Amino acid sequence: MNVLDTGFVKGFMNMCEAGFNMGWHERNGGNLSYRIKEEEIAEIKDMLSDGEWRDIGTCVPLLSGEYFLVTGSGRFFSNVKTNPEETIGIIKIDETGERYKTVWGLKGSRPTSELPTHLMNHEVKKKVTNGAHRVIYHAHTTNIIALTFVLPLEDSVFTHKLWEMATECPVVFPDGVGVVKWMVPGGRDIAEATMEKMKEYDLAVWAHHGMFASGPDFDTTFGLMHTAEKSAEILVKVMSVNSPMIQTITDEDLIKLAGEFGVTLNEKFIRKDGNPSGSSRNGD
Ligand code: 2HA
Ligand code: ZN
Repeated sequence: MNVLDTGFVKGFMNMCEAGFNMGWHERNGGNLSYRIKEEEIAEIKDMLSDGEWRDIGTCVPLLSGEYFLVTGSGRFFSNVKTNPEETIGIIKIDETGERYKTVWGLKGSRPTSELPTHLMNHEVKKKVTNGAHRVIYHAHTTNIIALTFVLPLEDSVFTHKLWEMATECPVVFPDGVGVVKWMVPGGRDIAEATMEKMKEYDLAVWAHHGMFASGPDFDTTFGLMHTAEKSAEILVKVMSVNSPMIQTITDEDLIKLAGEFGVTLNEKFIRKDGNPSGSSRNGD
């Protein structure tokens, strides 16, 4: 079977296009990776070639022998649809979890510069979801980035604000979101900090940079990114209209909502004093 005809490659490429259309992937911004299922790789075994082993820059032993579809370093999401073999590719992890080789695509390129973060997130998510999560997505989401300049960089603040700004949010991400302070991207340190957040959450904010999302499939992961970014956009608008917030979704409302939708909200983000969460001034 031709690699480009497989469902997972088509889904991956559609997600790249959808992200670009949202305005989250200026130039070569953002990256995407997918942990390929055994039966999916079996279908295209004949199409794979043998590349050179290279260092990942971190160690992911739980992913040894796994195959990933990834975006390329320096490649633009806008070009994935027309130039897939240059912009995306399949890599295999060696048995130590320290090296990878390219077995398809990525012509003239390498995997994303954020490969350490992607793989460390995959490793922790594979463990905590019993293999259910397969997609890791990094996007430069404008409104979340804007908020990282004006809100304290705390999990509790971002989670509560995003929950409060759109009724869908507590249902879509009941565990909350993590926040990673500004760090140099592309290396092991930021990968470790992000992986720590991903043990508990499916979303991690990177201050002044963007977000990482994890999920079982392309739609769910994209939807998670989209839902959080939309809530951030609402908060930016509320903070911009220069008019005090005179009503909101209270913590009592959040608890009722969770009951109705059968989700368990991470209780450390529910305010114990019973004060309505948004009773204060505009957006703070
Ligand atoms: O791929 O988004 O974080 C470019 C980036 C680095
Ligand atoms: Zn980035």
